[in-house]
Amino acid sequence: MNDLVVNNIKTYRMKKLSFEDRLNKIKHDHKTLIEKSNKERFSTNGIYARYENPILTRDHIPLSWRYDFNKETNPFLMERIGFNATFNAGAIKLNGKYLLVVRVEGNDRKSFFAVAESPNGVDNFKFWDRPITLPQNKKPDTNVYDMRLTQHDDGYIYGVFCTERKDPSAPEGDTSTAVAEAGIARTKDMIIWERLPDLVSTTGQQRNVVLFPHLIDGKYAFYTRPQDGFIDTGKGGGVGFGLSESIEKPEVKEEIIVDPKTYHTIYEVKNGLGPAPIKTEFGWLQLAHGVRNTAAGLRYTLYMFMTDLEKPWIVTYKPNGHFIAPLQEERVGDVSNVVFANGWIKDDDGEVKIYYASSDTRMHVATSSVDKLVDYCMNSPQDRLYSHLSVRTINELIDNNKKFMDLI
Ligand code: M1P
Repeated sequence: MNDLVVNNIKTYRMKKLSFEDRLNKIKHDHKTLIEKSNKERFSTNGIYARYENPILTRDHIPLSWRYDFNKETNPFLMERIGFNATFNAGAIKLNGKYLLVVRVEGNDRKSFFAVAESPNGVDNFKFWDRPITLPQNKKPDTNVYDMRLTQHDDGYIYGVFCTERKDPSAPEGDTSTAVAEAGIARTKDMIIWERLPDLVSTTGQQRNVVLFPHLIDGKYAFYTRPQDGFIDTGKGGGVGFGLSESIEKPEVKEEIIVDPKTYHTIYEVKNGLGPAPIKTEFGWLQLAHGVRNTAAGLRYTLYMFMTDLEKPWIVTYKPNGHFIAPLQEERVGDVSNVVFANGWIKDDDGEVKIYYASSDTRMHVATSSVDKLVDYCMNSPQDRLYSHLSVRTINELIDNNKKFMDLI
């Protein structure tokens, strides 16, 4: 039998599936997916290891969010609510569990937050029973996404995220121009969230805002990303940093640029901080995304740098180029050629689980360690910004390797 005939038979059989048969198949496939174990892949670069399977996809969304299981009202057992993507998750370890606050996007293009929990941080991620109920301020959010979690010294877990609303000054007929601001909510248990006012800043639109875990000079400290437009950075851009007197009335009056966007780098068009930084004895480990333009559209990659322990707005080490770039199947999705990370977890043994999304579609994990990431940041060559200087850097390594040539 050729493939076409086999497919036709399969299709015919599917058509004949009863409500109960469909129910059993849907339940079985969902359970199999969620319980699938994940395996670390060999890491050629030795800096971090990818895993074989994505850790969260839209197929992981609980069945009770999707189907009406009442045979009377849904005799064909169709999905009543469709989901498009699960990506850009904040991360935290709480009571021994790995928790991701996932950006879930419905087919209606509305994003919201939902917690997914895993016992080991690399597989068996399961969504909690319901999405997060995020309280609204006077101006309701049209869309919310990309929450960064910070366990703050003040005892709260903060979630700072992007809240997007239609630009009130958009010309008539313009139904797409938006204003992005940093929304703030806090919790102690990840279930009940208290909404605080949005961050006030005078430097235009804000996305990719991250709360620093300690007070600095008695003030709440934020990494920011000032930019003029919703998509275009304009005169703004770069990872910024500013202080706020209070968290109940958050306002950053002045922002300094920590890490500017730079001509002919992987963060030429724009950049933005990822998760809250990880403290090490050598400084703060920072993960960010950089964006450059190509004939195929914007390309998002991840890069790393370190900042000073006491002055976390000062860059001390910065390896050249990208840290993680979209690879193979990661390159394709809703917004192709994108990797984005706003969550990582440091375990007690120093292992670091890096949660990244590919192409605004699905979540992955990569593992490394504090020691490896510090070594990577401190001992990798910096970007010397010119091709001939890149060649000089390569030649320096080749020269150093001369006495080790018998090894290879
Ligand atoms: O589509 C890629 C990313 O685009 C935005 O990132 P940035 O603010 O740096 O432009 C965000 O919308 C992000 O969610 C998205 O993954």
